[in-house]
Amino acid sequence: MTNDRVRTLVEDLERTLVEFIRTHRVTHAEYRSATDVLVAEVQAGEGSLLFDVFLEAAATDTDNHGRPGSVEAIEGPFYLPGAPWLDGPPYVLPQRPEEPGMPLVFHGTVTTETGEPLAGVELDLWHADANGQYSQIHPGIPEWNLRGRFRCDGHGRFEVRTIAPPPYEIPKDGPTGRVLDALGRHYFRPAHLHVKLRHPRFGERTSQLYFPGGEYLDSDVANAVRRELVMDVHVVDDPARTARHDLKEPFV
Ligand code: MBD
Ligand code: FE
Repeated sequence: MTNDRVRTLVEDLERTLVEFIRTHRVTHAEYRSATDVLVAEVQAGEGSLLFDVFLEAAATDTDNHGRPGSVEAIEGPFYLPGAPWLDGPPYVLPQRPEEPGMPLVFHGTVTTETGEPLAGVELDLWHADANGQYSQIHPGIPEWNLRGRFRCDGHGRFEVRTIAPPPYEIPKDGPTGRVLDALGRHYFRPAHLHVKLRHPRFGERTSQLYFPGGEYLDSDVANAVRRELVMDVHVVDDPARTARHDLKEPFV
């Protein structure tokens, strides 16, 4: 970000918030409870959760607007860089010997906007376990459980075995939960797989994929569902499922 851009944004944010305080006649006590929420957010180790729930989707929409290729979606607060490279193919996300949850084969292709296969694109996947918990965020889960990286093949195809995550309930006992409580909102996101794609030709893309017919698709607390991101899911070996999704990325 250039200094000019920072100045434009910060000055307009300041103007917008000052006007907001005047319009609503926000009192000093109300102002202080707002700063207290932000401080509590950091102290509770919720990181960017509050911002990601309320605002991140709007920022990804800025990036999506007028851009070719697959739709991007929010990263959320639980991405960790440096996930292990998986051995394979066949690829299997790191999991416990008796990992609970319905088996899922996630597969698809990565192509350019015009359908040319893109070979060797890096996929970096992470998602919640069957209890709706993320490794290294929630306690008692092996370090890189359900997180891993691999590359699609020479034809742009990929396939990885994992388990299907359930709808995700964001931490509700901390400050973000208290804000949602005050608004009378629920704490749920629809079940989702997080994915980042990397390739020298287009850099890095971050998205999320959802399950058709899943709960909370229409009421995601983070408002991050985009219809293009709902996968094509079939029962294969009941209850195991395959989830197919093709990703298109522009050459830039
Ligand atoms: C998540 O997994 C997530 O994707 C978001 C947006 C917020 C909290 C947890
Ligand atoms: Fe998530």
